[in-house]
Amino acid sequence: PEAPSARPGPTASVLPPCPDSPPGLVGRLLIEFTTPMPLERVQRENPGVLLGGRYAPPDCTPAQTVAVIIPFRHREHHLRYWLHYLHPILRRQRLRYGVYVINQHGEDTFNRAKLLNVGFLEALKEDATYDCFIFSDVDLVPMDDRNLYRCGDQPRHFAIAMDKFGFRLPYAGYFGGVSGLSKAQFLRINGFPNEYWGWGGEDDDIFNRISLTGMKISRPDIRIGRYRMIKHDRDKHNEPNPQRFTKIQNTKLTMKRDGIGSVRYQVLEVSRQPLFTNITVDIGRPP
Ligand code: UD2
Ligand code: MN
Repeated sequence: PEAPSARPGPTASVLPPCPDSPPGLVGRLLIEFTTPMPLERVQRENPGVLLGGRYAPPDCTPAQTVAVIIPFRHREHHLRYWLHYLHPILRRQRLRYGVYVINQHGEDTFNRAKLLNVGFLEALKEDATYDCFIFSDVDLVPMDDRNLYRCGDQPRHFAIAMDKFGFRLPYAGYFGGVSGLSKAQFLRINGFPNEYWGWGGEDDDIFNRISLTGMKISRPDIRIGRYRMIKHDRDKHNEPNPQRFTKIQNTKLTMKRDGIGSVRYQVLEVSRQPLFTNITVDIGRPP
């Protein structure tokens, strides 16, 4: 006979599915980055978030489990604003989620897309039930909680109307900032490229991968997909990549060999913080 602990707990089985449009959303939000944001305050204001930045709604069972992946290095004060604004939003959206900060070790050239590949694999090692992956810059905060951080039948682009672009899409094929793919969609494009070192191009390569595999980008309404980006200078060791223009011409050739199937890295530390899981990783350096 089955041990009692092997059966699903009574609470898990009685919770109804979460509604398609969550009640209790507030719509347009006031977002500002002027008052300092101590981590202690963010922790105090988010008591429902579990160690490692995990959360599940107490009153319903979500259809998906969402891993939020943030590429990161030396942006602690951006991260505090991100956590302050996003945890309450994701909670109101009735998501079951976890937040993973993928911290590039060392001072070699930054590689955003490779860090996102690492985040996909490492989140799945933490919890094999993740089936939706939201990839977010650390400095982007949505201005409307109706912009639901979940996956659909096509890859989703969330950050379509940013303050720095005058609240418009800068070009039709723009896929930067915040995007979301289901596990199946991510695997179908062989994940993201590992070979874009420095600033730029990797988001266009991802857009190409999606188009080349016959998928279409889905986007929210322009009035809802609004974002504020925390103002910042270009970081050290993330200079514009001069190869980016030629590389994005070749996605069709490179995507088969360069992607989630070929990513090599070494995890140096996994640390479960109160509001996020930090994964420090050595991803190497440009050849
Ligand atoms: C744009 C895109 C971004 C990406 C990038 C080109 C927007 C809003 N975003 O961002 O998605 O395509 O161009 O690579 O258009 N980061 C660190 N530490 C560093 C460097 C980068 O944490 O030293 C992370 C951080 O999450 C940051 C992200 O990488 O938000 C993108 O870098 P950025 O903010 O410097 O680039 P930006 O704003 O031009
Ligand atoms: Mn930025």
